[in-house]
Amino acid sequence: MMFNEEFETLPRQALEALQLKRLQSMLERVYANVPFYRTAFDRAGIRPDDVRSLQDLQRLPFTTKQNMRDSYPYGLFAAPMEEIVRIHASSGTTGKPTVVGYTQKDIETWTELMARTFVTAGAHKGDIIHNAYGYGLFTGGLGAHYGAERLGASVIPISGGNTKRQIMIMQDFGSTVLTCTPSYALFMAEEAKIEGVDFRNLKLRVGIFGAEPWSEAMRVEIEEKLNLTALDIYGLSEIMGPGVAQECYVAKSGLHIWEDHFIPEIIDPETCQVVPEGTKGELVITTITKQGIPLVRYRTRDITSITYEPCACGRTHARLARLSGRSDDMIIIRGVNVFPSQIESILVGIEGVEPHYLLIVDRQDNLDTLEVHVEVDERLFSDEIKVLQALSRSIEKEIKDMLGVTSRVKLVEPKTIQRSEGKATRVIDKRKLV
Ligand code: DLL
Repeated sequence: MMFNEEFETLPRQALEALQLKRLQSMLERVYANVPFYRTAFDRAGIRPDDVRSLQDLQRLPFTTKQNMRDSYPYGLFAAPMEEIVRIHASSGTTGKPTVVGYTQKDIETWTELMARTFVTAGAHKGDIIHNAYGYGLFTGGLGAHYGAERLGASVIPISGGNTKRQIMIMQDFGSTVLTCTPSYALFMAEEAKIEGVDFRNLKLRVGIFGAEPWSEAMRVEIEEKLNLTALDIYGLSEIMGPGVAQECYVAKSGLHIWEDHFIPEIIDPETCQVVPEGTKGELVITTITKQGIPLVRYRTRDITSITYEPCACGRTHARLARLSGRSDDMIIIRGVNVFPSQIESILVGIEGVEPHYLLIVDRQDNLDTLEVHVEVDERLFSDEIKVLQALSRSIEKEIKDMLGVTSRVKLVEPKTIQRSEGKATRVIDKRKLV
């Protein structure tokens, strides 16, 4: 079953012809409407009408998250604000989030692609979709919601949190499809066990899990504990939100990236050159239909490989391998994207604290935990325990307020965090996700 068979099975030649046409028109649009792109293209000595083949894409400059931050909040928008009907932002960066805007047509496209994504995962009109992705500035909740409605399924907009209630509702409402992060799915399984609820008595059939890295081992565990088929969904707010790529239930082998709207490239993050098919590298995406904030060669920082081999499901769109890490130091803690530098900038603003720190990320009872080890200066360290405790609490509060993540701060003696001669190790991730 497909949602839009014509487009999902376009022969490669037709698909590429469509991509080129859409790419050219998008380039004209950003060159005319976004000063950032005009300057960047001029600097690279290329004009939109120089792009005559998909190969020419490689002559265009990259766009980075930093470029988005520098043009905060609306600098990269290509449509006037009157046409923007929705604004989302990346999670965890309350300081300066990455802001994206959608026109009515963008919402239409996203909705269609999410509906397509659901069908690719084996969901259909009769399903009851339990949507536990967070609603709000995060794209997960609303993105999946609109797609589920377009499909004609019954959507339960439960959002995240209140796990006991989630389980009761899944049971009573007869949910058949679950959408949430893979770690939350496992947490639900634990809670259900405590509540004496057996997933074998529930109607769940499919789980569509993403928004954070996970592994094949986790898939096996989730499928066993929740008694469903667990599939991988990929997306990022900069490009659209959930539904950029989806694993099909037929082959369960790689995530189809919707090439009629996005052009993927895999580059070597060091040399920035495109690598051959099947080689691991950083995923770069060009959006070719977006109006609100089209992005040219956006460096996602996500590591994967791509294959154009035909798929058993009949879709012609290329497949990405499971996303297996990042080429920067971003970590995802309970669905919140965090850069060590954000924690650092909080620490440097605090009296008595040294900018020597270590983040220890772990997973306990299926919940991510973040421990922040930070050195305090001599003077403070000899202070009363009460003073130190108060300081820890206030740093924890600051991190929670600024980044939205709960942490445990441990103050350590001066010069006890290992110094390095090269790149400092700021993060120890014990979760073994890939
Ligand atoms: O996480 C959008 C989303 C919502 C995707 C619901 C899937 C389901 P952001 O908050 O902008 O958007 O975070 C995007 O999350 O660059 C990856 O590093 C990571 N990520 C998303 N999906 C996966 C996945 C949403 N399936 C960032 N596997 C991305 C591994 C993923 N990492």
